[in-house]
Amino acid sequence: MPDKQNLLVVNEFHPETLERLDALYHTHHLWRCAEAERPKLIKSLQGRCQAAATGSWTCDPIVFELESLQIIAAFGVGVDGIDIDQARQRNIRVTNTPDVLNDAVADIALALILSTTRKLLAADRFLRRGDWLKTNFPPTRDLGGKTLGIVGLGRIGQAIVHRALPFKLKIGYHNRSPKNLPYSYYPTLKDLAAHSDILLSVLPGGEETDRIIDAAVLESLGPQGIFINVGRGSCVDEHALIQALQTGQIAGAGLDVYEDEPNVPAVLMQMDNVVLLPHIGSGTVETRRAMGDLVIENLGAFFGGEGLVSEVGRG
Ligand code: NAP
Ligand code: 8YV
Repeated sequence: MPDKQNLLVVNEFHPETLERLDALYHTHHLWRCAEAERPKLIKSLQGRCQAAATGSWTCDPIVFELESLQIIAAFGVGVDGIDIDQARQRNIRVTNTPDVLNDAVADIALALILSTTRKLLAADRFLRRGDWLKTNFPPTRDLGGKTLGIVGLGRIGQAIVHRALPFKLKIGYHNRSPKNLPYSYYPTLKDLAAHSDILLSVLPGGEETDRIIDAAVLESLGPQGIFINVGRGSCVDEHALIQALQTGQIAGAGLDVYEDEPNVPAVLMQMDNVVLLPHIGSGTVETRRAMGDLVIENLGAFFGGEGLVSEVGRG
């Protein structure tokens, strides 16, 4: 039996996948080393380790000091935590885990749409407080006939659309360019917001989308508007969002992602018109396992000299 290949595990992610990687490879866990020990580990792997696995949300840049590195296999679809430019310059291939999580994230998007428009959690709190014994819960808003504006309509966005249409929502969207899709395209984010009852972001993170959902966009959404974010927290000016919610400039928000996870502004937690989830879009047993399968398949293909299954930039 040939020796196992070396694999650098950069950070802690999905425990089941880490166990599977431990069984398949001679793993070296960078995240378990104290800061001062990390350069020593990298030095010890020079020339004999070609592969790294990482959670996609962050990747210690020290991995780029490993001169023999040829592939970074990321767990997650959004690779904003990895320095893709540096990887490209160094000819290091990067893989991610697209598509297998579309349904799980889209389910959470719909759950946020329903729970914000119909105020489900506020109604639950109302009942538990005993308020129903005194009065009825105030009426909320219908979904049918309203416009769901999606910014970043890609793989997950399409899965959201498939769920939104049976709820009789109309679809508008804004991407950098229009797609061949039968929905209204708006060339600017402000335009989309102005024509939306619910503005939903499923944008990737990174410099280009940094805080592009700002005060002006939220103002365009208007006082009946709801904002949903299942993309990245970095795409939203969180301060402007809080102000818009506090001043009634928008009606409510449903968030799965935040600027500085896992820190969520305390002021958001006080608001009855906001639903807050702890980044659970892809967080089901089945989906996380499928993401792990893709990490393992990509590494297997790399070491077997086969084509990678899901390489970033080769979609
Ligand atoms: P995707 O298929 O690449 O879709 C993203 C879409 O965003 C693309 O169609 C792209 O279209 C558009 N876009 C990119 N930059 C833009 C910009 N500056 N302005 C407007 N539109 C822009 O990606 P996906 O697989 O659907 O995933 C999307 C993101 O969801 C991930 O990157 C990740 O951040 C997030 N995510 C969150 C969770 C969660 O648990 N909440 C789970 C998985 C993923 P154009 O190229 O035409 O602009
Ligand atoms: C995370 C995600 O990877 O895929 C992405 O881009 O945001 C999520 O699926 C997940 O939270 C891992 O913990």
